[in-house]
Amino acid sequence: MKRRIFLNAVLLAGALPLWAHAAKKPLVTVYKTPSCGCCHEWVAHLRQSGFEVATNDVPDTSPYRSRFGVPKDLGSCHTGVIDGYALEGHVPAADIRRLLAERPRARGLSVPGMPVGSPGMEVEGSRRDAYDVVLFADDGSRKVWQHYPAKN
Ligand SMILES: [Cu+2]
Repeated sequence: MKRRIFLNAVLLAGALPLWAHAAKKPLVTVYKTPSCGCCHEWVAHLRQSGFEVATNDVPDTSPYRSRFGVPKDLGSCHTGVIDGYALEGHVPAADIRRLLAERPRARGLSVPGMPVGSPGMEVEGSRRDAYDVVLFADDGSRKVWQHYPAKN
């Protein structure tokens, strides 16, 4: 009997943070062109990874890059925002989670271009081009947030 009460308490303690978490999924707002297939795939990747995503189809994403402070040379096919941070291109969900956990002083994260094998840019098999997730700030500083090596 005692053991059972203890177990219930453990289960309850474990479950509470989960409920709290489920109630507050992080929201990503995405601007993309309507015909962008890889944008759609990236949105699916975020949703599968537990993010709430609101998509906006726009004729051109470049005004959103300027609006959210993404430098031109870090541009990709879609622009998102989460909690005041810009997300440009095929940024992996794990790197966004780390961004929200560590909250660096920065404008956002970018995966410039559209590297093969980044989330939403998968091709046949598991081939991946090497790519960097770049953390960029308003003062022009940049650093590699995460490097993904090439895979065959
Ligand atoms: Cu793309």
